[in-house]
Amino acid sequence: MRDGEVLLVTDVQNDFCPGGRLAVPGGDEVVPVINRLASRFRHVVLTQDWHPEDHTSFASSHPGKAPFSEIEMPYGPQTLWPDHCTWESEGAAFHADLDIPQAQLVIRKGYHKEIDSYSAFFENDRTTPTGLSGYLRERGLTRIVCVGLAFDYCVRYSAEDAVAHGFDTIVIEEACRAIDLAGSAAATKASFRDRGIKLR
Ligand code: VGL
Ligand code: ZN
Repeated sequence: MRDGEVLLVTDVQNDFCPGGRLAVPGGDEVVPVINRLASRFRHVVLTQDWHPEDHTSFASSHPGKAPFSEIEMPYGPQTLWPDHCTWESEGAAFHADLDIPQAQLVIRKGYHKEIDSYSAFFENDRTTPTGLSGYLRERGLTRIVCVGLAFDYCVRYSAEDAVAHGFDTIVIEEACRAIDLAGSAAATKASFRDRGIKLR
């Protein structure tokens, strides 16, 4: 671990693991990888997807719309998801084997009913901040190592925001798994290359 380095662990929650409501293929496989990696970090931040039951990112909030279809929201296109990670549900809990006692902050996101939040830094309007950028800067943490679920949604948006806001940004591929809708995993890798996000 270098000085000023933080591990950002994205959404390692039951609903994103096999058996969960928005299961990412192989999602649980990242848990031992992340535990091992985290043991080498002094600074760790976790994110937790955290939605009210009637969240507008849920297909169930839009009669006639199917999960994984797309709609237009005031802030742009939004993929509709199966219900997942609802407040205080078992699905929203971290995977039971995630073992990072030194984690220092949990950023919850997606708690505003009308707007989704993939990134740990900004909601999906790309302007409402979560406060994470200020927190990291105030603590002198300038290099972010990104891991977790899902590679092509929340990890991707967080890494893109991190690099756009001047953080040195690395994504560890073996500690991520993708949902992979319509080529989104490949598009994520291309975007990382274009933006100078290091994929290790
Ligand atoms: C996520 C879709 C909806 C993620 C969260 O963690 O990547 N994806 N909510
Ligand atoms: Zn979500």
